[in-house]
This record gives sequence, structure tokens and C-alpha cells, in this order.
Amino acid sequence: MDKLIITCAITGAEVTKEMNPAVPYTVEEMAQSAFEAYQAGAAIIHLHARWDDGTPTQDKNRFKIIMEAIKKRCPDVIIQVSTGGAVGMSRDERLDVLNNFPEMATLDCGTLNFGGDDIFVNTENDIKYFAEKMNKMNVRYEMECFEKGHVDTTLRFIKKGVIQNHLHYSFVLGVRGGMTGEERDFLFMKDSIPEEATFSVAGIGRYEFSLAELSIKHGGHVRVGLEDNLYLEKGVLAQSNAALVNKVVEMAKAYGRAIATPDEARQILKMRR
Ligand code: KMH
Ligand code: ZN
Repeated sequence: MDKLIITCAITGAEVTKEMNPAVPYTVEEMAQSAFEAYQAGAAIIHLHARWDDGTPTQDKNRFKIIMEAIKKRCPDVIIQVSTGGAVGMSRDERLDVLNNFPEMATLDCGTLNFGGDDIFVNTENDIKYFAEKMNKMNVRYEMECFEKGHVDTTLRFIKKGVIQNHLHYSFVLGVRGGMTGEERDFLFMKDSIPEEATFSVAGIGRYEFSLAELSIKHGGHVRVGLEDNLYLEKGVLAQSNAALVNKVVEMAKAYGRAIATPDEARQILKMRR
């Protein structure tokens, strides 16, 4: 099995300091949290931007400052920017961050309910628009799939040549409105992607560590972080993003899986630096 690539989703767009005071908002908080996660074993930082008051933004200048602050502390880490942003943002607003030429970005592969009245919109034309832009700009993308229909969409786009880079999936399971994160869901997703593809799993809420363990066992990779889950264990808030990464590192040790450095992650994902 390949070494384990750990991605840390440090802040997201939905969670707040009221839910867990460790959620980073400011540039300094983001950089410090990313650095600690990297030191703990994360090779990839999945990044959303916030203003100092916590409001999510896709503003390229805000992203640039955060990305530079992270790179100053850990120059080799892979920064994967979100093109999902927050519910309700327009296509071009979400894509503004690409103007910083990030090494990696997300490609969300379908629409889903996102709790209450929220809908996270990714129409077929949106996906095509995003993929074509990233192909042109040579930005490596990870395909985020929240349910099996999203995987099927990628398969159609791969056939049509719209999706062109190395196939790397992120199964984001457990969102209210998406697929749950039970073992059968994980196996269904994993068994539905092309053989040459790599995948990572992001379990939302209580699914974070059960899915991490399944992915470690089955040769996949893992995403954890406060964007996805606020708790280290039931009723115990995570003190930091690093604490969540540490827990995965311990789990990987128990299964004899070594942790990939950022450069090893680049090799596994067939990326150029
Ligand atoms: N905040 C969600 C609406 C991504 O990063 O690409 C979208 C999201 C996906 O988090
Ligand atoms: Zn995200």
C-alpha cells in the first residue's frame, strides 16, 4: 500500500468559534493551525478563507495572504484551495481563488441538500466550467463526491475528456443531504471509481474516525479537520486541528501504514512541484 496521505481541512465555511473555539479565522490563526497540523503529519492543507470575524470569503487577495503565511511556516506543504466556498456563492466568486495559481484545488462533482434550506449547487455546467478552467490553468484538482451519483458524473466527464488530470477522489460522507458514512457506503464509493484512481475519505461529524480507519485499511487516504468534525471523541471538543491529525497518525501506526510527506504525496498523486 502507498504511504498514507493525510489532508487537514482546518476551517471550512460553516463551523464557528461558538461551536469550537479552536476554529481558525484570522491569518495568524490559520497559519498556526496549518503549521501544527503539518507538524503532526498532514501533507495537504484543505483551505477555505475567512475574514477576521469568521465570514467565509473566496477573495483572492485574502487567500493569497493566508497561503503565503502558511507557506512561510511550512514551505513544502501542499495547499489545496476550496472552490466550493460557501453555500450561495456564484461560480465566478468561487473561482476567484484560482487567480493565485494554487497547486491544488477542489472540484465539487454534484449538487446536494446541505441542511435546512441550504443547497450546495454544482450543476453539470458548473462542473464542466470549473474543470475546464483548472485544466487550462494547470491546477490539480481533487474530485469531491458527496454521494454515488457524483462519482457517476465524473465517469461521464472522464469519458468526454472534460476531467483530465490524475484521478483523485475525495469521498465526503455524512453531510445531511448527502450519503451517510457507513461501511457499505464507503465500499460502494470505493468500488465505483476507476482502478487507476486514488481516493481519500472525509467523514463528517461522527463518521470522521470510523471512515478514516476503513480508508487506512483499504489503501485509501484520509482527510480530517475542524471543517468536518469538531470532536476528538464523543463529547470532547478537539483542542486543535493537530489533535485530529494525531489521532489518525496513531491509527495508521496500528495498521502499519507510514505517513506520506508532502513530496511523497505529490509522487502518489502524480503531481509536479
Ligand atoms: N462549504 C461547502 C459548501 C469544497 O471545499 O470544495 C463546500 C465545501 C466543498 O466545503
Ligand atoms: Zn471544504
